[in-house]
Amino acid sequence: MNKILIANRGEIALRVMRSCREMGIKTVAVFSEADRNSPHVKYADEAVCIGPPASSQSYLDGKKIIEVSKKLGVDGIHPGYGFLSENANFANMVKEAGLTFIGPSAESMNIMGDKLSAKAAAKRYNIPMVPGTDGAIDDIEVAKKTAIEVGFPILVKASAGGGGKGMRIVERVEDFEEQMKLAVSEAISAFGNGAVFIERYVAGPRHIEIQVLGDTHGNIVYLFERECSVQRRHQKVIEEAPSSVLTPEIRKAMGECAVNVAKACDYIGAGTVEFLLDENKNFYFLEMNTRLQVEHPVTEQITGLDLVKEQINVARGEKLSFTQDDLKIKGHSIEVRVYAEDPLNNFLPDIGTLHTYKTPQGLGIRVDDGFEEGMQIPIYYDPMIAKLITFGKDREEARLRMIRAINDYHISGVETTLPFCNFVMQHEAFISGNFDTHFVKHYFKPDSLKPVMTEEENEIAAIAASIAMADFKNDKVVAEATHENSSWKHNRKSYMKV
Ligand code: MV4
Repeated sequence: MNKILIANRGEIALRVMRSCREMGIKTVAVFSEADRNSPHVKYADEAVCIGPPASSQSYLDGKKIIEVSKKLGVDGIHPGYGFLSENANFANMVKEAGLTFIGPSAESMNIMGDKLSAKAAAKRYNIPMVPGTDGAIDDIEVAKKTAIEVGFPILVKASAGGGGKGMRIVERVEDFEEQMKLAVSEAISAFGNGAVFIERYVAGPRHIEIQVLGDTHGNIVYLFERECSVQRRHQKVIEEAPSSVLTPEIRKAMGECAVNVAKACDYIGAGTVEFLLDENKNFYFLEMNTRLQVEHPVTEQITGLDLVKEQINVARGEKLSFTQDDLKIKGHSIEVRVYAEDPLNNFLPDIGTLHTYKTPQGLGIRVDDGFEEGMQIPIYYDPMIAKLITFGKDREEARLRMIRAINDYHISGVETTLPFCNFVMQHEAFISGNFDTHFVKHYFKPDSLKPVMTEEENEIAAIAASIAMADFKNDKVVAEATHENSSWKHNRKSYMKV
């Protein structure tokens, strides 16, 4: 493989190109009119504008992307995440054009893209799943019986949904029929597929996912887990590896299940198997994501592997160069997602210009971003500015390093989720590791971001006030503490508990 086209933008396009460059592979960027000055365009060996800003006319235009690939003599296409990455039709078109899709087969994507067929495939390997219906509900009375058997509350899920889309909680049997019908009509309008199924509702679960990697010779390994429970409305905010709750035994059991799920769809390349973990540490298979995920860097940090290199090696038919026994977890890694969203205003996207943009530096810090100072954040795409990743010898070192890195990250011009991430890093539940998918709902209020004064600071403030008062009484001119000369500025801005 001599030339790869990256069918994506932003940080992930850059991240893929870096690995290509290390491998001596030429890169082609595609870009929309909104991304003409983006770093991923400048970094690539060649770059082609493929259309207007709207994704449907650029990054989602598979035909155009294949056309460009053929014209420029591209061998393989890397889809990144989002956009065309899980589109089986696109994977097929790429193959039919005689090019290599750097990812799994269209067949694997089709099986895992539909939750019911994913569960059916996993069932052949005895993978633990949440009790519920096996197939789509066609008889409402039969379904109601199953719901009563598994016990309320239950969840109605759309088979074509995923990532939290098309889910509905039903608390009481009396509501079952009505909620069912609503779920079906929602699924038809959202996905054009009304198939729904039910599962027992697991109340306070952790979301743990396993990274897998398969080659074309039948070898599949697991690259351990990522803990992704800190999320807001199904949008992950903080991820880490390893999880602080898995024992080596559970880790091995989950890893082997994940490998079997991958086997169940003849998986090739990098994929992620999602599980729920309940309070008693029982785990249940949820779904499989057939792409490289946003949070893959934490896995790279703890395994020492470059997942994009592995994807490319596998795509060109090479055998995995290691076995399961060669893999060890080394250290701990945390990722926070830096979004141009205002945590004080219900996380509303806050697009604008990055007037100041200075990234943190130093040992154990990695920033995967796709912007430069002075750039506009376009309104057309996901508002993620960057992923900030830290690595340490253990969880506490990674956590303290993250707080330091957040405080060394200087962004002005747009509001970001950095203060929110700092809040999480310093929250007792996060520090203890004892939290579930309801973390944000349970603990976060916009007031949580108000600067915290320590007892010592309060005392200093009181002393300063009394000195000022005494000076005032003595008619002295009191130097004014301004925003510019205040030595507290840094602490106030960084929301640090010192
Ligand atoms: C569940 C669940 C509880 N019980 N299934 C949400 C994303 C999708 N992959 C499945 N999801 C869930 N499925 C049962 N039977 C709770 C969730 C869930 C969740 C899962 C992972 C991460 C965050 C979540 C937030 C709310 C609900």
